[in-house]
Amino acid sequence: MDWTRLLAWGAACLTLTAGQLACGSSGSIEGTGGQDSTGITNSSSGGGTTNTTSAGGDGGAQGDGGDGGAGGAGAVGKSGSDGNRPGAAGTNGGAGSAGGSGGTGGGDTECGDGITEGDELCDGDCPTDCDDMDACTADSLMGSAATCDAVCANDEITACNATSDGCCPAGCDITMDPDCAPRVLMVHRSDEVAAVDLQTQLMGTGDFDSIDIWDVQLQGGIVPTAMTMGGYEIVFAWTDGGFGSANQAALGDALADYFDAGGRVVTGTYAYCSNGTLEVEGRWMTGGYTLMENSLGQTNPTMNQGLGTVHEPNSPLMANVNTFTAVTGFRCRADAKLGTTVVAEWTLDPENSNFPPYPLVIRGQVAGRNRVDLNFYPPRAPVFGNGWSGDGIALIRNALLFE
Ligand SMILES: [Ca+2]
Ligand SMILES: [Ca+2]
Ligand SMILES: [Ca+2]
Repeated sequence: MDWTRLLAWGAACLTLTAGQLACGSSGSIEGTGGQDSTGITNSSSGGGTTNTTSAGGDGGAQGDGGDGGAGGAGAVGKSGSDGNRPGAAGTNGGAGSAGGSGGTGGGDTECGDGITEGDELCDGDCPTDCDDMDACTADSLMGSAATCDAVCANDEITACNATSDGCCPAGCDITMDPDCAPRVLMVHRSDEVAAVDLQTQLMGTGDFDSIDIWDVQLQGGIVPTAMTMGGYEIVFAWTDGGFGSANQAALGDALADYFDAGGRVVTGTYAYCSNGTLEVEGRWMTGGYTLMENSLGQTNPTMNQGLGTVHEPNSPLMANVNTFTAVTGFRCRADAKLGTTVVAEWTLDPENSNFPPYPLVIRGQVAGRNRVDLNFYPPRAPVFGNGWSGDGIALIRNALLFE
């Protein structure tokens, strides 16, 4: 008898309950997988309910030109149960699916893919129009969209140019470059303080290179000649005092000669009121330069009036003109000539109901060129007590620049 084996056999039999003498008869102690104490056979996998394999994790981040990222790990399955007792934990879920494909490698660039990369200056957003809306820069396009190297150059213009390009470079004036602001000569025989005020206000618009004043009274009763006027691009004439009988014709002839030579003339009240003492005479009146009919004289009602019907609200002559009133409203009682256009007119005169609404701004053509007359007295309130209030500077500025 091998006592060692016998003791082991006995120990194995002792683990069995009474009546179950199933000890190996052959002497072997290798038992088969038997029943547990409840008599229910367990599977080797733990007997839980079927585990659900978890979905794979998210794919890896897109690679930078390399392989796709590794798949994420599956989640741990839930514990199973057979209803009588907990089963063992399930196995892990399946492995995650492979990550997405990697991105394009960083080597070659492609013009036309809409991505500006490498040496490209643009791609999909290449400039085609280099106009920067600035007349004082020369705009050019270099390169091309087809080769992804298009680029704009906007070089500052610094040279005066006799051919108009819309730019007046620093240091130039209108004698060197036609794009520079015009020079104005104001001719009057009235209130010099009010004239200086107009000069200041008009210069404040920034649209004039210079404005000189010729006060006929301060000039000893002498009116400027056409040659003197030739030093200016625009002459603006008005008066509230007689130019003097000898000068009325001289001034009219000079204005006509100046206009014929290409000058621009704007007249205001009372430069063309035919009452025989104030107005310009000579060729200006007889040669068809003025846009008003010979007037019935002046009117200056004491009740406040102003801008009435505007017939051409979109005209540059009415730009920035919204209000215009005058306590006395000095003006000439005259109609616009046939063939001219009344851009805006006065309100009706409440003191003279038989008067028509006289023109305020009149435009027309003389010898094929545009002209404007302003039927109001230019000085403004309160510098001149009976002057206008509102946007009269804009009216004058617009008229002087109209061509
Ligand atoms: Ca590209
Ligand atoms: Ca430009
Ligand atoms: Ca220019």
